[in-house]
Amino acid sequence: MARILITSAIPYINGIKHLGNLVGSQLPADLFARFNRAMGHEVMFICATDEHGTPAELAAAKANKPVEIYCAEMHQVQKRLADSFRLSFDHFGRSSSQRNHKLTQHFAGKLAENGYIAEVLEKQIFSIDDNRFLPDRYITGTCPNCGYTMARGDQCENCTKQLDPTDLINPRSSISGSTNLEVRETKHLYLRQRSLKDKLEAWIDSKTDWPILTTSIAKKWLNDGEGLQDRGITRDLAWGIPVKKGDQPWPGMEGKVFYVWFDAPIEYIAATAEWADARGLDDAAWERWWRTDKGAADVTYYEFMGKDNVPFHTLSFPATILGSGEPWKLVDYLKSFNYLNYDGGQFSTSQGRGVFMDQALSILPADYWRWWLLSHAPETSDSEFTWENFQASVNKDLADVLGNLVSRVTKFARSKFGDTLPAGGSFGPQEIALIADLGARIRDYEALMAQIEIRKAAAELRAIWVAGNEYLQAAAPWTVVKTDPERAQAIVRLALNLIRVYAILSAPFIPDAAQTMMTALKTDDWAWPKDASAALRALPAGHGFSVPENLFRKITDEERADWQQRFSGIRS
Ligand code: B3M
Ligand code: ZN
Repeated sequence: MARILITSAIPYINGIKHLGNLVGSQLPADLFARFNRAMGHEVMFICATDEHGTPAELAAAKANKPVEIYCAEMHQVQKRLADSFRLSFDHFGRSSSQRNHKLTQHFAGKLAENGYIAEVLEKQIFSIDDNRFLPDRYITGTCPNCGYTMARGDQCENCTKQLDPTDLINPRSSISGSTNLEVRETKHLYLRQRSLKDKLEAWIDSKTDWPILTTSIAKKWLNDGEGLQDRGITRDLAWGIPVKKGDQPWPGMEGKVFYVWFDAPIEYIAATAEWADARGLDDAAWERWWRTDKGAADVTYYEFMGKDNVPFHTLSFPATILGSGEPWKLVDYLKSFNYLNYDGGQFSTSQGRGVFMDQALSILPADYWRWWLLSHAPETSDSEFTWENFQASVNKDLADVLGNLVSRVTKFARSKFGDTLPAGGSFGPQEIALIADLGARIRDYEALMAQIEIRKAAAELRAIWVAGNEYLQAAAPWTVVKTDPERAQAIVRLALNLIRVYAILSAPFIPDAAQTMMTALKTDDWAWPKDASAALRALPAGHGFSVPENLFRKITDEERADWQQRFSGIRS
């Protein structure tokens, strides 16, 4: 039994996530967590909401709510949706927790102690009418590059150029619209990542098994242009974690907070502490996952995220950990994803384009989405959601192949042999061949799941379902029963066992359908089918079963057209 620590990138608090966000981190992390639990490993699966920074403050202002209240409410909304998608986090934390305050201040203190923090005087735009600095998105103006008049202080949405607030022409406050602005000096802390460059490079070079997407992004940031830059880790904002050196005040930094990207990854650790707190456990309970001097040396740590988050996890966060000089766990394997596009364009939160988590569940249950998203995960390149493709996958893979097998077998068995597994006959060459085929395929599936090759694993799972269908087609119990009822009983006995094996193998992808299958077979034996021959004999003759409700329904052409139309516009 191994110990597996899994974190998903923590979603920003400002609004409900779309399906592209979901498939880029939380959903594949859940697949991997479920698989490892099924293999008997000890798993800690952590996620949280990312609650600081200008997006949170601005969204709260737009909703006309105090930011603390807004975050508390949106955390509950995101938690409910995560539960509905069956994301099996051990803990869904909050980056605004006291645990994260303490831990973030602790790391900053250690970094300062070890000489990795520089205090820098920089020029920022100050709004006299708002009586505050205007970092990042708090300022709007005309883009010096393309002339777009609504460009933000951090980036122009029109031409995508990265900007500094001081670059904007005719700048104005995003809060009040005021143009009564001036440039003032303000002191900020910088993380001296450059002086950790060699250590970071050696560490990344040692990760020879990482996906190319991950290492190519890490190396680009490490060596591009002027190379790794020191990075400001504080902001002149009211909402966030107050700047402190451990539990001591930081002279000259009063009223400032840490930058959201400094505290967000630290929340992975803090959320594990929150997990322990919620269960009344002591610090040793979470430290054994994170401190290599306190039991975490044998933990394997996996991170899941979209490609835009990779630089922060391969450079900045490891710099924080290495620079602390303390034995915290570094990531062992970083799985990153490309983007999922939506029907000929991009998913967009700011523009409300695409299908969002709450909308998806309002039209179909979680398993339908989980299957499509995971079997089309944007691993080696960007992928695209289209309603045609979604309809085809659901109708073929889920309804025709898996759902149909389950209903056909259970209905036939009940009509011919009653409510228990029949006893007659024994397995012949066709059954032996199926067992051998499945045995090999299950080994292959396990290996792909362990390597987090999600699309390939989904394809193998589909092939496993198809193999069962082909066997039934060839064995044809509905014909055989007329001439050789004993043989038909042996086929049916195997086929009912097959449903249980399918439930166990499929559960990481489609947990609700898997549970329905197990309930129909009146069993709670979720033991992973290490030995296909034994697994296909696990339910003995005389064991009861029932016919489940239809596992999956088909999507009609009318529905598809209706949804396509309904989700073509912009969400209000
Ligand atoms: N909240 C960005 C995102 O949701 C950011 C991830 C933080 S991971 C520590 O994509
Ligand atoms: Zn522009």
